[in-house]
Amino acid sequence: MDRKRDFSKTKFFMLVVAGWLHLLVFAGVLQAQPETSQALENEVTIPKEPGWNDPSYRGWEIMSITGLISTYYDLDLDGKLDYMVIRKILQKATAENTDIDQAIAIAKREGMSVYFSHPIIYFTHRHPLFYCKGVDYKRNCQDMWVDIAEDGLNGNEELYTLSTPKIGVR
Ligand SMILES: [Ca+2]
Ligand SMILES: [Ca+2]
Repeated sequence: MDRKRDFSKTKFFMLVVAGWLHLLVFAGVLQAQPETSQALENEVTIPKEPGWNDPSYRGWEIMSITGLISTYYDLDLDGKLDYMVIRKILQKATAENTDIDQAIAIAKREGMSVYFSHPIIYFTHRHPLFYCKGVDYKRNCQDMWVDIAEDGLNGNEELYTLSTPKIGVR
């Protein structure tokens, strides 16, 4: 249990660090979010990912244990995170050997998203594996969808309703 608590502390710390990095380092996500939005067929609509240049963008972080990258948003701009998407890391490059233009070119060619940090550049699947709506600062999700096909929001996402106990937020 202690381990679990430490883990969430670590994750929170990472989130804070990610926020700083976002301010200090140029961090960008290339993403194509076209596709059809048949997501309305789902009972709860999955928000379309706004992208890194949207005012709701709140940075990203590596989920080191699982090889995933999560990207955070505050969709209603109330100062609290409420949306997160998670992508699988496919490959990495060092910023020393690959500059931003090269990385973007690689990502476009291979159909990937790219996340810049120093000294590592991460390439992920273009589309998320998980969509999490109602994320709190401890990263619990009210509604989480998994998109096994990782093909963007097109209606084949499966909803998981996590009855995660609400921790004393507020
Ligand atoms: Ca919010
Ligand atoms: Ca999909």
